[in-house]
Amino acid sequence: MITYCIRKALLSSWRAVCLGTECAIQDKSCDSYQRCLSSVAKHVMPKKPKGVAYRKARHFVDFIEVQVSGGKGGNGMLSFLSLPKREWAGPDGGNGGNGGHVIFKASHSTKSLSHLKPVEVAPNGTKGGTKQRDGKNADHRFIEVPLGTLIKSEDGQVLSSLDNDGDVYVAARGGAGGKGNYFFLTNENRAPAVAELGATGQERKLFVELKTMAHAGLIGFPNAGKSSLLRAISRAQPEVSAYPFTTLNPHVGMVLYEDHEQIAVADIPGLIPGAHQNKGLGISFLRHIERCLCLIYVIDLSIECPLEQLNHLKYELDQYQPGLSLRPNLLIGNKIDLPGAEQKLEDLKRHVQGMDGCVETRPREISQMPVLGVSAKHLIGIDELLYQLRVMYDAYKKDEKPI
Ligand SMILES: Nc1nc2c(ncn2[C@@H]2O[C@H](COP(=O)(O)OP(=O)(O)O)[C@@H](O)[C@H]2O)c(=O)[nH]1
Ligand SMILES: *[C@@H]1O[C@H](CO)[C@@H](O)[C@H](O)[C@H]1NC(C)=O
Ligand SMILES: [Mg+2]
Repeated sequence: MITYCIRKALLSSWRAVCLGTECAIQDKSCDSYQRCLSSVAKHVMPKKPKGVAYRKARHFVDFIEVQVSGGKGGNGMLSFLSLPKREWAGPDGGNGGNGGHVIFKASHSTKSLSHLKPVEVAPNGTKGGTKQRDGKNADHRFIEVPLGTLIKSEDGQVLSSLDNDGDVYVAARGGAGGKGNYFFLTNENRAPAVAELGATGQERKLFVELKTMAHAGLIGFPNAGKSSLLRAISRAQPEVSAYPFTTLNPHVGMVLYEDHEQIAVADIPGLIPGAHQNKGLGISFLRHIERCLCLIYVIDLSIECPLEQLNHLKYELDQYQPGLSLRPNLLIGNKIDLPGAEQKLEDLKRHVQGMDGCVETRPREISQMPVLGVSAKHLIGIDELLYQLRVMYDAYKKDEKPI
């Protein structure tokens, strides 16, 4: 895992970056600084067009209802051959081609469902021709979806889970082509005057859903600066203000990296003390957290005791689902621009690294998470945050098995 070494080389204030139980700092394979430098892709800031146009940037979609219909089979042909010297040369109508299927296909390169349309139709087969020419089978309509996509029926039953690259699910079968009258030629019936119509394709309504909402979720109490932070690192546009609950839906922004990797980060609002008892926006929002692979704790450094806030957050998460707070995580102290924040961050770091803090309890599991001071408003420390995010993502994407 050479990806960690750059920090060792560049920063004197380096400390072990440990993710979960795995500790990367013991890595000896990283000898040359040059090699390390090229091993972690840098993020690229989204190019923001001027004006309001980019506000309409497509939303991240993690759930969509799709009406799928297979293509219709081509009709069989009813025709009799007539030659110059032989007027009744027999039946020669060809078969119709099959209609195409609608097929969902899991692909590593797709990250959202935003390209799916509410109605997805596969092409029709073409009809049979004269002279025993068969119609052409239609191409299938392949729809690429991210790994970890669930296909559910209208009544909520899971029909398929596309977890590996290349997994496919036939959502709607195309209709078979009809037989032309040549097909019905027998010794008993030398002049069949029948041909079949092509069958209609299967048609149904499906729910397509991503198991994982985002790779990383911003976890914090109202006003910590989650929305500001998401704005700073992506082109998502959650509302920012000094009131709680300005953001009522999770927003998901994409962080782009030089090597075209994209990391989806969600702004998850509505977490307050007591959320696990359905206070505030409650349980429905905790459910979103469950669907994030990694967590980014956002702590407000402007308050009296940030450490207490962190413990509260973890408590809420664990009350909802034991162990949820232990997902791989980063700890962000936001509003580092404010006076006194540096000191509080130091206290927080010291505590997390296992010295002391405002509160006696010191959960062992948090003692190893990276602690970063940033200012979402004044864009301080954002590069470092995105670097750490990528390190965490790289360490965990190998088991990108959605939850
Ligand atoms: N001074 C300062 N204020 C910030 C910073 N980040 C956010 N804020 C302010 O904190 C308030 C809450 O921010 P918001 O992003 O809406 O928090 P959220 O409720 O966690 O989404 C807003 O008034 C922001 O302007 C920061 O880095 N420094
Ligand atoms: C396929 O056939 C159906 C039924 O005949 C028709 O409504 C539809 O427009 C056809 N689709 C295409 C792509 O030609
Ligand atoms: Mg918000």
